[in-house]
Amino acid sequence: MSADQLIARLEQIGTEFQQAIRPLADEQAIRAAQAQLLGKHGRVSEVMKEIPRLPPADRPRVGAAVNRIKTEIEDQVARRLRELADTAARADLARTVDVTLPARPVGGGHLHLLTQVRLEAVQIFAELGFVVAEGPQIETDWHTFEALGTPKDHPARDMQDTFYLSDEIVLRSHTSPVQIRTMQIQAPPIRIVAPGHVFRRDDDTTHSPMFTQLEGLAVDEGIAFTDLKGVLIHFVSRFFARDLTVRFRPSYFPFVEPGAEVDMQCSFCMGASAGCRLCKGTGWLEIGGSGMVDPTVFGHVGIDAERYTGFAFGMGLERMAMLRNGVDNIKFYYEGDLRFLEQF
Ligand code: 2NL
Repeated sequence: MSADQLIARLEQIGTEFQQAIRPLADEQAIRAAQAQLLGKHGRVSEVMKEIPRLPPADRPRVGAAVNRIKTEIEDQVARRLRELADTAARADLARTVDVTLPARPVGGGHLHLLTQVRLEAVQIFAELGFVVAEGPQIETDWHTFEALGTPKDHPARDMQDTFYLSDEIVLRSHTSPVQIRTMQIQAPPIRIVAPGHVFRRDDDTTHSPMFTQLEGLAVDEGIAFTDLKGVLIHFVSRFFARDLTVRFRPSYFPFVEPGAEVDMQCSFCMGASAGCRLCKGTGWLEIGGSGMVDPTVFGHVGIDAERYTGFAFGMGLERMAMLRNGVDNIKFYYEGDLRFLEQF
């Protein structure tokens, strides 16, 4: 090929390149097109390989044309890239942000089911004149057991075998020590509820070594068992939002006399079906214990048992939520699994 033919081809390459990159809109594609000409096996390089075959006098002309076309290609690339950058910058400036748009909603949390149940229960008792009392979870053996009529050798201690930190210090197995402490510092009339964590050596689908109890205590002149019945009937019908009856089954607790287990009418079958799984066909669901405060308890806290009487009751809040909200494993409360928590 002659020098003139080679130069003509270079000119053609330059013109074609200009056409070729006009529609290209990203740097990568433009660089690829550039490499097809200037790369090791590119079209310009193919022309350069012809130069040694030309008569020596013609070589500088073709060499100069190669350099010119290389510069031209590079200029074209630079120009096209600048155009693209300008277009992008203009689009950026033209973009408008509507600062008046409302913010995207942030997913809101809510109280844990057990907290809801505790606050609801406290609210219901507050409507009857009870106030909340609190006390330590790490308790003395005396406040937890002795004052409640269970000395160290008493067989009833097995009912709520607990965690001993030493001979005299325990994790409370019920919130009764809160009531003992209240009676020690406050004269009747007393009307308190004591919600809080308690600890027992117990572990299955309905028992946990730590659970939440709510106990109530009323002490005044003339308090009778009927007052206890009235309070618990009111509580059950308010908490379950239905007119459910309550029954009292004679039972033993060391700190009350008489003592009774509290059952409520089965909220699932209403006591009608003999085959209900929730109440195991009995028509009743056990919700807690209760009774009239034993005079020996009053003796331990310096309340005159001749003048005053009182009732007390206790229930597990996990169990109340299990019955009302259909929770079938106590561990769900403590696992923090959102699939559970978000249902309530
Ligand atoms: C249950 C049983 C009960 C009490 C708690 C109590 C407290 C004092 C004096 C007398 Cl200071 N009694 N509390 C009485 C009877 C039963 O709870 O099953 N709890 C989950």
